[in-house]
Amino acid sequence: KTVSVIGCPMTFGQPFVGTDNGPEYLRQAGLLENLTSIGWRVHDLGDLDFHVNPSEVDLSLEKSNAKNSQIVGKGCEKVANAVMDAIKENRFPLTLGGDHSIGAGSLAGILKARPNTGVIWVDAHADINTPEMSESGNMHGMPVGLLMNGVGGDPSKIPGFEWLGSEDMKDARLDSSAIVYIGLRDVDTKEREVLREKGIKTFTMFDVDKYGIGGVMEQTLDYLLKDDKDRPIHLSYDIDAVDPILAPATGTAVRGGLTYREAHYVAEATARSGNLASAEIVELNPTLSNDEGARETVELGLGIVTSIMGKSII
Ligand code: DIR
Ligand code: MN
Ligand code: MN
Ligand code: MN
Repeated sequence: KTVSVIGCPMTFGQPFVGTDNGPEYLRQAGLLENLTSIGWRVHDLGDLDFHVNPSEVDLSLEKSNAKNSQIVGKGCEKVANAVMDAIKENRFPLTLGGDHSIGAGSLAGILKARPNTGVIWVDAHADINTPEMSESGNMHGMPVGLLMNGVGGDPSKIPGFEWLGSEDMKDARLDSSAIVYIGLRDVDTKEREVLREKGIKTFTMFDVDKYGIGGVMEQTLDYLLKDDKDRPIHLSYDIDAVDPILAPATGTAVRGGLTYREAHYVAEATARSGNLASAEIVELNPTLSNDEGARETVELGLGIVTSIMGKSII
């Protein structure tokens, strides 16, 4: 088994510099060695180049409520292509953010390659905004909303995202029944309306308290696998799902998150299902904390990724 490690140093989906250092910090902390030690052959793609030539960016198009959409959109196209290439080569795509806007790229690539994928979105936030709905205009709050059927307009109309309208990619969309959220505790008013109207499966922090993390994961996997025991699962893990006491180095920290064990349990239970087929970890920003906080956040992120990729305790 081979993993393609896809570094996605994106920072334009949110206002802070530093998220682009996530992949580098995870590598420095020993990610590749960890993967090798648990039995993976590692194919490291390095970091994708999200630099956009100024002549390609028509700034007159940047007045929409999707901030930096051309840089984010063109970057997402590269992420989608890298993910599709990995799957074609029979490799497990592991994307390292970067902010969560890259999730639109990885999701599109995964849904194109494996349309029946079920998604587990671990996050304090729902990321289901569209440019029309968003209060902030930050695209890291939009990856799910852009790709979900029946939410917002045609995403290929957003400057930078034209590629989503190509003959190849126009069906790479997510059904509202194909995603489960875990860890929610900061959801915008309009996002809440979408979650309710579409009947999207959510486990908020209230539900984590109520059912325990074991119950949450059991229900999550039952829900996604009820009609197809072999369904591929994509896990998108925003480090801000974890309590900021443990993971302070992230852009939009919200108190009351997952504990250390809950954070790992989500990863371990998903790995043990045997259905996990792709994963990403995002929103580590080592510059947004003191050195100690940055080190702890990166260590935690590394531990979570290693669990996602199948490290077992015994
Ligand atoms: C908020 C925050 N819902 C927004 N989203 C974040 O800007 O759309 N996502 N922080 O990770
Ligand atoms: Mn997120
Ligand atoms: Mn988040
Ligand atoms: Mn949409």
